[in-house]
Amino acid sequence: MPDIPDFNNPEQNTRCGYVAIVGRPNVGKSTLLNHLLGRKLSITSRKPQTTRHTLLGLHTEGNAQAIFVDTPGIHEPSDRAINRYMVRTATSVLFDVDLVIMVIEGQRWTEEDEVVLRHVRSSNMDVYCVINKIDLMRDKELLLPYMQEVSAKTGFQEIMPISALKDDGVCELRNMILDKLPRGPHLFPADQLTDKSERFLIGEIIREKLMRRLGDELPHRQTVVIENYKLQSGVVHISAVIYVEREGQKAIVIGRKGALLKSVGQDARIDIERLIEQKVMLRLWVKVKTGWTNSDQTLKHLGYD
Ligand SMILES: Nc1nc2c(ncn2[C@@H]2O[C@H](COP(=O)(O)OP(=O)(O)OP(=O)(O)O)[C@@H](O)[C@H]2O)c(=O)[nH]1
Ligand SMILES: [Mg+2]
Repeated sequence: MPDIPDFNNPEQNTRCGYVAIVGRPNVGKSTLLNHLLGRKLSITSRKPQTTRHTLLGLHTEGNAQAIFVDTPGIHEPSDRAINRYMVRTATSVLFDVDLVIMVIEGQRWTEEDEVVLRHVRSSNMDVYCVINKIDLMRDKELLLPYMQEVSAKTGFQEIMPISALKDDGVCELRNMILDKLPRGPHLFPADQLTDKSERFLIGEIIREKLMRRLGDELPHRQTVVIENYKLQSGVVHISAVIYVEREGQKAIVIGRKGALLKSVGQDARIDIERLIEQKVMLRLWVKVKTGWTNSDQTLKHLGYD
């Protein structure tokens, strides 16, 4: 792009840029992405480390196109291969975008926020800091001192308090981002919503329903692979395999008389039908793949590449 924009060139009247949404696990990054887009795209749960892959969410409005990048929560590197994959995935995004949104929580600056801050600083990108979940702050008078504390800690010029879940401040944030995008041609068609395939999104929906139904220890030990997807007599038949690490985990995922798996299937089918706007027949299988979370090679086979 030339240094001096040529405003007679229609391509130069458009704006387009990549906007990374980063932060420690569970601060509400995926919830924010969904509310910035005005539709559910990324999966969310009350358990940390829900998002495992980056996902683009595209928002085209007038002459501006924001390419939001949802990322896995950044945390201290652990010895488990899947955690290393997630942190690597999230931090590598920082060097490939035009703007970074660092999400933190109201009144709770943690060690993990420090870790994120270190990565964000090393990228030298423009950063907007978003303080999320302000609806949970009982004493709103504490917000201003907290913003001052964050500003002193981070040196960030732009700090915005919002509640992604309640859609409070999201519209203002979106407008600020759209105004800040660099000039350039749009990179995606205006009606495209994401870079991900339907298969990927369906696998994620199933994983979300599992995470929401499972207890606290198991969510990180399961992954979903779509094995079959075919249209037959107006119904989309989908078979998916849920991989776990041990026989005991398999029994938990199936539940008493298959009850847990059945409710996961029912919850997932409703969301999948909404996504693909077709009737769906969903079959779920549970298989054991020992140690899949700690093998780089198996992770690759399962789509963590
Ligand atoms: N009260 C409240 N809860 C929120 C808000 N934003 C997100 N949450 C909740 O916080 C939890 C985590 O949200 P996610 O969007 O999955 O968080 P995340 O940062 O994407 O998490 P990871 O993908 O695990 O890193 C969910 O239970 C959300 O409903 C908010 O503004 N207010
Ligand atoms: Mg997430």
